[in-house]
Amino acid sequence: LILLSVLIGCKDHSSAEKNSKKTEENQKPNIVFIMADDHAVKAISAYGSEIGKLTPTPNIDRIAKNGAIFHQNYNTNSLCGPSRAVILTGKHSHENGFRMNGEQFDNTQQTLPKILQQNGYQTAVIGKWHLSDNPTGFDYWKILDDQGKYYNPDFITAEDTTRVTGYAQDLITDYSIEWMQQRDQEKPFFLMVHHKAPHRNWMPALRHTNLYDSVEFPLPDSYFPDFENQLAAEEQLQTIYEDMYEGHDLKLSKHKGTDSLAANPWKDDFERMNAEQKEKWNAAYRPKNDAFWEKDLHGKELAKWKGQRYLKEYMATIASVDEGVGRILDYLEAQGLDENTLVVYTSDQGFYLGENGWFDKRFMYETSFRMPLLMQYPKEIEAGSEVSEMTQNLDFASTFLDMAGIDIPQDMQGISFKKVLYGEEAKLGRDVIYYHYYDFPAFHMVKRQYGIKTNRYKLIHFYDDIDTWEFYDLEKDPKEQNNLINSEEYQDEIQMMHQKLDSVQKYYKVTEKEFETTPKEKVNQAYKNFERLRGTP
Ligand code: SGN
Ligand code: CA
Repeated sequence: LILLSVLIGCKDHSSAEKNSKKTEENQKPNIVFIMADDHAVKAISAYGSEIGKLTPTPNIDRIAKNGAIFHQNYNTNSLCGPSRAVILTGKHSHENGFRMNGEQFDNTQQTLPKILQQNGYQTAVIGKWHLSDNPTGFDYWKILDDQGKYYNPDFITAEDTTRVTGYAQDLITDYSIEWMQQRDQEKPFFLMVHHKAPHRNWMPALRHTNLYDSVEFPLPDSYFPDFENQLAAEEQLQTIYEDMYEGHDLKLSKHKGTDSLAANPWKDDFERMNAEQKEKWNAAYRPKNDAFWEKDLHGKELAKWKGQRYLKEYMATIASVDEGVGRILDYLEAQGLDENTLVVYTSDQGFYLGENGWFDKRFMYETSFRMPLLMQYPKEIEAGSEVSEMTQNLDFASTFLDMAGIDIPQDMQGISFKKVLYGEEAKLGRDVIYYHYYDFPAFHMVKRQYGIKTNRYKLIHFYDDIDTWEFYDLEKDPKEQNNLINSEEYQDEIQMMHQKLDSVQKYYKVTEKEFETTPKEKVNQAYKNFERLRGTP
């Protein structure tokens, strides 16, 4: 009997312990991390831009209203795979080993989802992955093949690869909600929802193909730039009216009266649509393409038309992302999960919407360096908060772990911004952020570059087949049009920035091998290849 009561006692004791552990774990915040691909800061209406007023994102804005909007959030390497690797590891590219797209991510290394998993979280990733290896650290994953397709995308799971009829953003949202519905309710969860949009080639959902036809977008003052002392900017190949394909990117027909597309080197994006989808697509595009041909535009007028068409397409793909965000927020509210769930909205990098005449990203200039960031967690973040401290995607892992009450590993290079986010501290205690982009020679031929930014100044070194420095006073020149590297007036500040750069590189353990250059012949060959692809092939 004694033995029995001891046993029962033990049993009771251990189950009580288990229960209290469960409660404690349940109190850990769930994390729904929603990331778009190439979503520019000014393409979110909560940021107050002109474009945002014309083409609002009411659901993404809800996150800012319920929680916080970040005004100075940056990446460390403005490209898809590298940004994702930084987010997963909390380490700069040279430490996590994934410097440019197409490399192999070492998925045996320590990552945020693995640590969360070890601490009782159920984890999942759904959507774009783009890290050249299958995900690890996730209880469930369903990822797009490579870049993923807008229409009828292929999804890869641990079991198989399946082509699914439908539209990428809608499917990613459906799968995310389905996963939350069937999750283990005893555990806190971490769900990464990674959209395809608004990545190139900007194909809107059938319900959105005419959404912004009547909107006239303001093109930036720098749409026809006059570069001075900005050699890397001069030599890029990502100018809307020179490097976009009229068919593939702008959805323009070969001539009036046809649905057949003008320059379209990657046919699969359209050919994989089924007959019904194609019919609806063509019905939407034929009239507006015919109207274009009737205008008979040339020169700058044609270039401006391309900018308009690009922005209509780009923003129309965002409409489906915004709807998806709305559905996820609604689901969390309906389930009573919103109070204890941290919802994050961000993008893997910023994006050009015609500034300097450009699309794409890669540069350390503000437009592509900055990333949108919005977070709600009603339990701790005051509604309507604004964060102006410089944060980075490098800090996400540390911050989420901190919010979940989990120890932050020593070797993570980011810092937790939890206290700033919760309004407990005003300053983050870091006055400089570091950047390094490596993907050259490659698509768009943006030079290798590294540099630092403080609240006021920016210093960048472009290297490889060139060797140029740029320095900006962001307070006086927020659009980075005046490279002041040779200005007498700023020599003290420039010297101060050089010193900071040296010490930051030491601090982050950047070694000489990070500055390798490419053999000249290889660079020249790449220029030839990509130049040949310019405009209408
Ligand atoms: C594709 C795009 C490029 C883009 C890269 C990287 N071309 O190659 O314009 O810079 O992806 O984007 S496309 O016509 O094939 O879409 S990233 O977001 O994955 O880094
Ligand atoms: Ca991207």
